[in-house]
Amino acid sequence: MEGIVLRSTGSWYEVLSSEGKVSCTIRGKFRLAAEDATNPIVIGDQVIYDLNEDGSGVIVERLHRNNKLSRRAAGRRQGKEHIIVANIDKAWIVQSIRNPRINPGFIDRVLVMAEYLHVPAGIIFNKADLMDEAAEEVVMFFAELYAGLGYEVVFTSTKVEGGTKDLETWLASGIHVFIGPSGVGKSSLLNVIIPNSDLKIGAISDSTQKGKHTTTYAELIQLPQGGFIGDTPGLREFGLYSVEPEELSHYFIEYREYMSECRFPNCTHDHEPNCRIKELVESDVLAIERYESYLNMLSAAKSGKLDVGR
Ligand SMILES: Nc1nc2c(ncn2[C@@H]2O[C@H](COP(=O)(O)OP(=O)(O)OP(=O)(O)O)[C@@H](O)[C@H]2O)c(=O)[nH]1
Ligand SMILES: [Mg+2]
Ligand SMILES: [Zn+2]
Repeated sequence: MEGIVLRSTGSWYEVLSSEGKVSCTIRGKFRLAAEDATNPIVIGDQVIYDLNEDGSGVIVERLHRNNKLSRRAAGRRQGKEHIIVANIDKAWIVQSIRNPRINPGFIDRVLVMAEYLHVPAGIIFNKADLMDEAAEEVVMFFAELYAGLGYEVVFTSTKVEGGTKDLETWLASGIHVFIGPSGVGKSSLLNVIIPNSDLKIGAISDSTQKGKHTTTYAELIQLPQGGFIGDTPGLREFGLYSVEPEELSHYFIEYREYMSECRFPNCTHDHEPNCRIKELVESDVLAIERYESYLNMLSAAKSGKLDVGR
């Protein structure tokens, strides 16, 4: 039997197949094989399982993973990789038009991470009902910038009827995650997208809500729209660990086609002479806003502190 892992407690896995949900354990060999990760099977994994007579199952094989979000494990397992969710179809960076206002530096850091991990990314501009003249110029500039780079951009509002329609179209299939700072409306969006699901919201909420209904286990929530959303507190803490300064510009997708035109093959597009990227920034072909993000991330990468953070 083949299915997708919806929930993991570390010893039990809830797997959804065409036959319904089955509680599974895993074969010991998975534990041994996953030397670099703390968890051999994670939510979002496609697995093959055998059915036991009592209706439970045993996962015997994990199918190929397209991508994964992970973070460094803490404590006893420090340094190991802790995988949060696999096979993500879209990582949505959630921002709000006002209160708090959009943070392009945050967007760019998450986009770099998404490129690094081969995770398709999109941007949600929430609180569209708060759009006014002052916000419009800036917000529309960035909406067009990111859409122009090929990232999906949707506007939402949880305060007006039908305000999440465009987003819901995307949620009809696949595995989705929401990544965003506090106060942009992630919980509010989930409340609209999954009506009557108060119990599920706590897990993705901030620390002030902890202890209410917070799930301690990673979980994929089945959406009424058809797709899944990864509900995991761990999404707060992931970061980039091994991006070398010379490698960073590969993850600024619009830089890829020009990098070979710099004089030095290992150009970091910073102080080097005859840098094609710098030339194109100066002539407004490449956005100065993205280049400033690039330089900030470059200096963080040089000091080994390139984290996505909150
Ligand atoms: N005007 C307006 N306010 C909104 C909208 N969506 C959410 N809010 C408000 O924004 C505030 C923060 O919303 P939350 O859903 O708690 O934000 P969050 O992203 O879950 O924040 P954390 O849990 O702290 O990470 C609340 O007061 C919401 O009522 C929207 O579309 N328009
Ligand atoms: Mg919340
Ligand atoms: Zn260069």
